Amino acid sequence: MSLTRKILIGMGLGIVVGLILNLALPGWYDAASTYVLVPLGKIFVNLIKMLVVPIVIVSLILGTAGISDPKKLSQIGGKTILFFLITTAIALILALGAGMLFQPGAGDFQLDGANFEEKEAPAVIETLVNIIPANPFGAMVQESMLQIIAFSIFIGYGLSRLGDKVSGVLRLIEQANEVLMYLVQAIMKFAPYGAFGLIAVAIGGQGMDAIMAMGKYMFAVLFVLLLHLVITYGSAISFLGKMNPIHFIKEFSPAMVVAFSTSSSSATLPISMKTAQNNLGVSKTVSSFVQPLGATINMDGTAIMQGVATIFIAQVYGVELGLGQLLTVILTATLASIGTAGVPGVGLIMLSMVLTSVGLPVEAIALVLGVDRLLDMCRTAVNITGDAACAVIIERGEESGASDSNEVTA
Ligand code: DAS
Repeated sequence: MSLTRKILIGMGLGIVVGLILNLALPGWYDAASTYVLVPLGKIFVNLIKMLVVPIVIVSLILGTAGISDPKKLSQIGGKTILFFLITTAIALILALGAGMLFQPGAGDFQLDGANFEEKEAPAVIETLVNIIPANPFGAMVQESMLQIIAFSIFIGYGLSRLGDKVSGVLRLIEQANEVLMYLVQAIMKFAPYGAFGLIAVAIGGQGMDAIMAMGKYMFAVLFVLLLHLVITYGSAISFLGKMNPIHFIKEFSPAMVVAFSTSSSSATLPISMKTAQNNLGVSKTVSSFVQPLGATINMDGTAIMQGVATIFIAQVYGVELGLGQLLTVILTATLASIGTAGVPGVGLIMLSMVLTSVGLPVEAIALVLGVDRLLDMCRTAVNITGDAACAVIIERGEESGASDSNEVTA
């Protein structure tokens, strides 16, 4: 049986057990949650938290080394990275806007925010200055995510500039990333039990309010994913790619279906490249640069989930995020999407980094974890579609550049 099906069964059982505890056996709730449900959920959340700092460090070092590699930062590279960053920023602005518009966490399902220290938002200048870690190891111990990110970016930049002199170090970090991705997959095998425990606790304690809140959260994420697909990618393909957006989606849909079913950009990469080359007229040169890079550092769908989830969790805890904190969310979620590898569930792990950066408790991913697999399928399809849209646009640019130079020489 596939992991997705097991997680869906875990979710379903969690809802059933939660409703039974909430409606029929409220007296059993405390014992059940204390001795079974909470431990199951906490084990899973701790397993995720265990990997957050090493994954952020390793994936951002590799992501930065990849995009600041002088050889890669060719004409195509600069335009590609600019497209990726702009579309991710648009995705996050849409996500934060939808979170504030739909208010998924502002219903009756509220949690006591008192049991976590709410980091007060220092002045924006203070935040920017403090991003540079005086002690990177201290930053890791305190989980100061912005400082960990800054340190990783510095290391990645240094590695890219030193090139072959440090190829051994780069190889070691690449292998460390392999180990971490293996562990992510291993931890995801526990997801059905974690989802069961977390959903049963939430619904057992708060009943239909919890179901309503999770349902509104899912709706908000799916709405923004669709909006980003239609508005952002649709207009980019139409105006910059000079292609009918409906034709684009129709021709690229075989790859989107694979991404939906695997929840993995990396696993879908061979299909998405072949589909872009055979159905969308993207050359092998552009496709083999843009799409692998995009599958690694461009994940607008993931950024959308992280933006909406952060607003949702802040609302459930009754926390008002200020402008500085919203900008921090955009910065960390953009960097998280650069660092997120194209494997199932890793966007949820990187969500912990975003939550930590604005002082929200990582435990709160329990509120979104149960429904995350369904959203992962959808957001992975959006992730690879952004890469294909970029490839079409770059291809058009290369073609018009070539035709201009032909006109000039003619
Ligand atoms: N499933 C990841 C991908 O392959 C994204 C995520 O986990 O958010 O794109």
